[in-house]
Amino acid sequence: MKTVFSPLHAGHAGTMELNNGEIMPGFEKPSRAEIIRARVESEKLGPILPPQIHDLAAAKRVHRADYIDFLPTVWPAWEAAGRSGSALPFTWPTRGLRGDARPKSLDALLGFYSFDAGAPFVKGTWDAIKSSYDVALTAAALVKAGENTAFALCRPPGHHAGDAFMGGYCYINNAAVVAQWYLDEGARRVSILDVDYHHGNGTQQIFYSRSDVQVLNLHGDPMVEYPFFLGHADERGAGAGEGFNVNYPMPFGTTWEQWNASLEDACKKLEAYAPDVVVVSLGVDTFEKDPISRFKLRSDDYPKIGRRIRKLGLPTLFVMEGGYAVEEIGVNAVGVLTGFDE
Ligand code: Q9C
Ligand code: ZN
Repeated sequence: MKTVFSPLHAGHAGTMELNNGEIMPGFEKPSRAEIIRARVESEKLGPILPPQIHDLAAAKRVHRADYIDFLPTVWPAWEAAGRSGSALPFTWPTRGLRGDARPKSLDALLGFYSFDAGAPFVKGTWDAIKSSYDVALTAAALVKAGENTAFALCRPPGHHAGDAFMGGYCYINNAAVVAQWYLDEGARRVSILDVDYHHGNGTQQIFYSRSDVQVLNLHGDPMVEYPFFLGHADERGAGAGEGFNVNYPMPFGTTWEQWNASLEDACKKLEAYAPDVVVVSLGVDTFEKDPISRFKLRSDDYPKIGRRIRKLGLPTLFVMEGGYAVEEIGVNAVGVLTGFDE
């Protein structure tokens, strides 16, 4: 399998996040992508290609144009205000406030375009976001051109980003972008299978009223786990999208056996939908040693995920999402891919 990777992700570094009452270094850090890239090489998964540069038209097919146009302006405006550190919001237009009136100041705009303080900007952040988007589209094109699979080694991740909001380390929803791109290129139906530990709230929100993208999500129960405010089992899609969104919330401590039962059900629903292409939002933060997650998958479970997805017999694009046990992230992420490739 071919991998697409850009070194520009590395400029998105030195970020800060609020965790358990402390400001600490961000868990979503450059070594994640570097360790996965090194494992792709040492496992001889296949060639590693640079991305082709794309304009932002494909991003604006799933995100609001004003949101996409805002992203590259954040750091320059932050710097012009004489600030350093990480550009982060501190106020949001929640229930009872005006979410429709676009404000003018940077602090207000950061809150207007986010759902949490989990998507920091530093100097290299926009270039990293853009490179991650280019990586996703370049890998998507490989599968469209006839490869049965490809790996988009995206960083930063994307599945928490919605039509006009960032959050949870995510800015542009790479999986949503490529799903829409496949439709625009002639696919009739696309399935997104999101196996990241966290619910892909952005992906769900983007496609919730649509029947041309099936969204299947396996994740920690939002009653007790981030992102908390979406991802329940009764969210099945709306209007024309009714039945095309499927959530599998699972409790803390979930092991392979229980997780695999959800995967099996999701694969059955996917097979029934019969998409032209499958986009896998590949997070490996389901791992037992993940520092911010509470599932109990083991390293030898990841190849089994890849094998099951291969059994679908469909063109499949893997898009990297989360995973924060940096030491094992290469083994686990590439484990899924070698399982698929066997
Ligand atoms: N710092 C992905 O896996 N954690 N995003 C909140 C407070 C947010 C995870 C805990 C986790 C976001 C792509
Ligand atoms: Zn995650």
